[in-house]
Amino acid sequence: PQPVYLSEYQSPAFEVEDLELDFDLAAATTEVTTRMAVRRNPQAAEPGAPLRLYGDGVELVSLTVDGAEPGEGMLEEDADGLLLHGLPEAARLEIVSRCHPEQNTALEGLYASSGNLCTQCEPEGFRRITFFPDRPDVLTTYRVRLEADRAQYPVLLANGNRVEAGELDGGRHYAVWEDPFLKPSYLFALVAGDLACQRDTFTTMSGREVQLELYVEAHNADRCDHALASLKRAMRYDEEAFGREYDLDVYMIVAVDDFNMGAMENKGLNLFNAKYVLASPDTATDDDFVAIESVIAHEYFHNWSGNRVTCRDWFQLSLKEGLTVFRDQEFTTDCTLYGVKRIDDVSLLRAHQFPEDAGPLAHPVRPDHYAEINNFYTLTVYEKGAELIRMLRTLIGRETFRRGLDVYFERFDGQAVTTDDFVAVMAEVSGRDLTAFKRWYTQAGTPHVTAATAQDGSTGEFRISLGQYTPPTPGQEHKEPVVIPVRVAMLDDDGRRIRGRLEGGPEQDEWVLELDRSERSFHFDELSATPRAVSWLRGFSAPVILEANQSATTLAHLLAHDDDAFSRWEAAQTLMRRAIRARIEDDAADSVLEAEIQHALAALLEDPAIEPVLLATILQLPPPRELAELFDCVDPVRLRAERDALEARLYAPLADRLRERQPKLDDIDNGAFTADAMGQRRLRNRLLALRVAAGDESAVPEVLEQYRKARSQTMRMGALNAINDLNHEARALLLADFERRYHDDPLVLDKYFGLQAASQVSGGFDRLEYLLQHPGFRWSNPNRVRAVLGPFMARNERHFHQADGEGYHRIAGFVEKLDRMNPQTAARLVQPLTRWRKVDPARGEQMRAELERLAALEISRDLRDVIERALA
Ligand code: B3K
Ligand code: ZN
Repeated sequence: PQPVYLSEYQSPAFEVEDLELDFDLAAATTEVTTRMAVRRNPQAAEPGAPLRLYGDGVELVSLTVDGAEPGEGMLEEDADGLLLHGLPEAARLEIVSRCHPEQNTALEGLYASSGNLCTQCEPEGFRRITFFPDRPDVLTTYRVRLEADRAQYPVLLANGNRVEAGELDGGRHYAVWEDPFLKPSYLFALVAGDLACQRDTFTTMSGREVQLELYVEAHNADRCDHALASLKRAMRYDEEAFGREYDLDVYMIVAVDDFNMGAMENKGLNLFNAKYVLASPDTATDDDFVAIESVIAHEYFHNWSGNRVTCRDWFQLSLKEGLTVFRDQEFTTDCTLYGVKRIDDVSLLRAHQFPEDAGPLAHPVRPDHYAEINNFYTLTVYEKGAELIRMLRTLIGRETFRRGLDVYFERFDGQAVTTDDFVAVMAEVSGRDLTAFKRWYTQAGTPHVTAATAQDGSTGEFRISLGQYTPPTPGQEHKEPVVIPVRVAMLDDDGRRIRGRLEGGPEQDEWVLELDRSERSFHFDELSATPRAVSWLRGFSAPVILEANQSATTLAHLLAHDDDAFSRWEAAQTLMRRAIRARIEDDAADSVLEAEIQHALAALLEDPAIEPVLLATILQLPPPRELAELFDCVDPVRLRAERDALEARLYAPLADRLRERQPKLDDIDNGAFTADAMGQRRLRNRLLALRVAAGDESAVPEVLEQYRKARSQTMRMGALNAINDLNHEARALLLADFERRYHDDPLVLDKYFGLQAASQVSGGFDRLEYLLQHPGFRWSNPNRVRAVLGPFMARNERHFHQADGEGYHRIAGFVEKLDRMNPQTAARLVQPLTRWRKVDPARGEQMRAELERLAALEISRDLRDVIERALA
């Protein structure tokens, strides 16, 4: 595919002054009349340039310019849509076109889902609905008229406010919607369907009442409370924490069954994957509740960071996504999960973004070229992008950062801007030169930071030396140093923070060291005690890989005492990583190290002061996916086996303590959505799972009992997860019960699919086949496909990485099949195969061969882009 380059950006030749869309809606064929006033853009580079109207698979019925057919040679049709040559300074266009929602299995543009019609336009789906300058820097106001059969589509929704509605002949009806805010076409949305509406209201900080409307299929009406409550919390939080108020009179959310991603922030009319809306304690786990709250908040926060201020072009995607992820992370931290949220986010980053940044698909947070923009909705743009925002805040301070955000929203309201514009505002309000910081946006790859300390006994001076290095990534051989904020503290023998001065500065007990070149030393004096341990990178102050070479005793000291939850967890993670590394590299267990770890974990289990949720999180070994990054390449089946074996060795002798520390089921299974209750449940489920993993047979009957007595999905899934890799009849029994119980509840059945697909218990391919033939499975639904194949690839090492290549071959076959229906989902599904250089050469060769085989077929641009980069 031909790439698009950032360096070739040109502002649009025409502005659209206003837009009217008339939809004659029907599932088979929808006719759209598009009326717009266009005017030459005074900023355009070429004075007489043609007007580009993108169109993708749309049938053109008619087109007029100022009421007349275009003259000879004026209208050109090409692969990207239409070009209108020789337009005057200003003109009115009317275009009639058709599209076919029911045949649209790509779920981009206008499509049908469970009998309803809906849209997904970001990034380039609007051009599948009608011909338009479908680019984010063309903003206009929309007036949308929807007409449809009343019985089939009683609800007709679009962005903004409903200004008119009424009955028509022949059982039809219509509604007219106006959105007063300027918006790009990617934020357009419509819904036509038979949906129940759950209502609520929210009074904004200036006293305006906003109608909240949540549309779902009637049978899901009892699973809406959590989403509505989450929305209200998010609206309040955005006012309190960021000073942002909602701007329309109504805020609508529609749950859709078939959806490519999580949700979409269309102005005033969010469309959601049903998975991120519907929840009741019986059907959704605590993690689901947290995820729903965070996605609801994320889409709501986009109303300012994305909609009011949008992106100039798609290279700037992180302008809205990085910032909005940062905002939703803050929300979840402050309102729901507190200390452990940061750890969860770091785990996600390490298990998914670091591998992306170290593999063939690595790209900068602001890419400089792409062949298919849909493939750039990545962990790098989203999660690493959020880390960049957080580092900016760390560097310029919370208050200055908050002031910067106010300036940013105020100055660019109603405009389409760039990440440079964002950083420029932060530089302006802080008075700092952030030029070097911007390398974070343009350089791919995860920096490695080396850290060392030296103590001068005679002068009492303490020195920290930091160094950085970023490995090459595709197309970027050489890297410049970036600006890395390293937050540190020092602990004394009792685990208390030491006070001191950094380079003659004020007395403090925590510092942010700015590593802004390849190497740098920092001198401390007047320390109140001799440092026993340095607490590095507190709160994970930068998305880097830290190499600090701390001894096991030092790490144990941090694990026991550090008051920074991240650093405490990190101490345990570092110890466990080291133990795995010893097994894989030296082919022997480092028994001294393991004894030290066990000792430290035992002490932790006795610590009455530690938060249950933190304890649960610390006890968990790093996931295989993250451990794989420790090696140039590794046999994934062996890595998983070594990890599980280490887990068993560490915890078998602690089985009694694990049991004693378990909260009682009756005390905690209360459906309360509070940090404390969720933490207790996380702890119980983790301890139960560790006991099973450690071979404690007394845990199995407890698993059975927990499943039977459970009143919530959290505890039911806790039981199932604990036993899922155990070849025991109890597993078969519980899973069969679960399948019976939820066979007609797709979102819960997905959990069953995931358990079966991920299980290491033998016979994985037969189970996989069984799931794909299951009456609840559909290839056309991305949730179902992801529920089965995601866990199979991510957690079922034994089968996905089976030595004869059977797992790779099957997945490649599924990718091929799916690509014909839904290229976006296929291009995601194939990604585990792109990591062929990170597994042992024999497996790597098989993975590569499957990619080569796919590349030789006629495949979508989405899939080809991923495969070509993976093979390059
Ligand atoms: N902005 C959308 C993502 C659209 C993805 C299109 N492939 C959801 C979000 O980030 O909030
Ligand atoms: Zn987003």
